[in-house]
Amino acid sequence: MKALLLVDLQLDFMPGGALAVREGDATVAVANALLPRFAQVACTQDWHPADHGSFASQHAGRRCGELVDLHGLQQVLWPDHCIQGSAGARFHPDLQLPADAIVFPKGQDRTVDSYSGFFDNGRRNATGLGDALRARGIRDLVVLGLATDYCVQFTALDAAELGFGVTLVVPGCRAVDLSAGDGDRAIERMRAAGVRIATDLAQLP
Ligand code: VGL
Ligand code: ZN
Repeated sequence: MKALLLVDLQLDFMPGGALAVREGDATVAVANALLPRFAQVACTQDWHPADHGSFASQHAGRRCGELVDLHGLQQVLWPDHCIQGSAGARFHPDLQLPADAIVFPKGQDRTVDSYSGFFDNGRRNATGLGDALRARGIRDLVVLGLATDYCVQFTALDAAELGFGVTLVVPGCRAVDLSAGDGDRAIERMRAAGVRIATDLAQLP
């Protein structure tokens, strides 16, 4: 059994949002094109408290894009984004999610960020996504979303490590690219970890 895993297709990561990813909204049409092919759909949702430690606003004198030590882990500082219950935390309104899609929030603990949909960055807590997928008999995941170099990368790497067969839908992803090439390097890291890289929708299982 396969599932479509949609990573953080939220307004704050789209043009006009708090942490806008270039062409981030182009991912929605790709998701909508694939959704009818999948009986099982899972979504991750970045879901931060207003005082989350990944926000530059919580670190006096620090700016977005800088690195800090956050309780022992290296952390990129971000603008305030995906605050629980805010408009920016909502999925894009054009996304045609089935009513039975399962949604896994992440990033609720202010002391640690959570790029992966499976575990926080310190790997201290699981979101429950892995168990939920297994309980539904899912062995293969088709992954797309935002952003290639952060949440998509860490979600796909964890999925592969957990033993799922993983296919990345490149046209359904966009990168933050804080440094030029970050997105492309993330794709190569995923490929090296055994993730199948689909550059065309015709290559999907
Ligand atoms: C993400 C930075 C901060 C992502 C989430 O969804 O890739 N990036 N929070
Ligand atoms: Zn976040």
